[in-house]
Amino acid sequence: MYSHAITRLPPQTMAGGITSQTDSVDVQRARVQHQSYIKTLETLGIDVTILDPEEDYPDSHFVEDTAIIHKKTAVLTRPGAMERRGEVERIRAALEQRMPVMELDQDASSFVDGGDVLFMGRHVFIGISHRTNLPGAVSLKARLQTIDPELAVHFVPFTGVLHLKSGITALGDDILLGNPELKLHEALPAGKIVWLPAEQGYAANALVVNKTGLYFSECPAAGEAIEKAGLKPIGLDLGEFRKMDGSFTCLSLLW
Ligand code: CIR
Repeated sequence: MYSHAITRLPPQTMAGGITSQTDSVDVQRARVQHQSYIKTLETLGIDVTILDPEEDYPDSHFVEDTAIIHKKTAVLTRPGAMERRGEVERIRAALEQRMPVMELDQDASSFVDGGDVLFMGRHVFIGISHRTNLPGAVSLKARLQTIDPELAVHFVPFTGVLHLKSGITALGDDILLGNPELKLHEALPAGKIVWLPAEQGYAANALVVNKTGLYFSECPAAGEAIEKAGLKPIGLDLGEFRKMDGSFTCLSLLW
């Protein structure tokens, strides 16, 4: 069960973030959608910290990419996209006020995005992607196993989607929701993937919080899979964030 979250308001500059999409973003709409995401977390019993927008970092509301939190300890990342690296220093103080904070390593050539780090029970899958390289994954594994020696950490090379969690998220200790666009280079060593229909694949990024699964409301197959997994489905519209390749997990850091 989670009790706390950190979020950050989307900046006016958010349309200048990195994206593979072409539709233009409506910042006002994005803020309304962000507000309803926060309200939903609050109704699930989460104490949500809302950080001020960072206008010079257009992707900075995607706070998930800046840190990994496990057992109320944070590991700061080094994002794979150079233009996002500065976001980590902007969130450091908010984390340090709330929990112990570890650094990834001193090696500037290693990098990790939080969106590539997926927990499923005692398993942690670290996606090896354009945003997370093997040295970064090795470094993160060492820190996670310092925090929790029981964790089984697996490296998962993939292509086809931005982050590992754009392709799969966990609905339980043994079940995952999958986007058929994800191409895993090897089978996962644990967990069964329920693949969504291709046209709803984007909804594989669901956020499971306190026995509830938040998902894209326009993708009913995701809601059905969430319900089947024994969770309460809540559909939300995050369409403006989708235009920036974002989704549910990336908008919060939870513990
Ligand atoms: C980026 O390309 O970095 C952002 N526009 C989207 C990041 C989404 N983060 C995530 O899925 N963890």
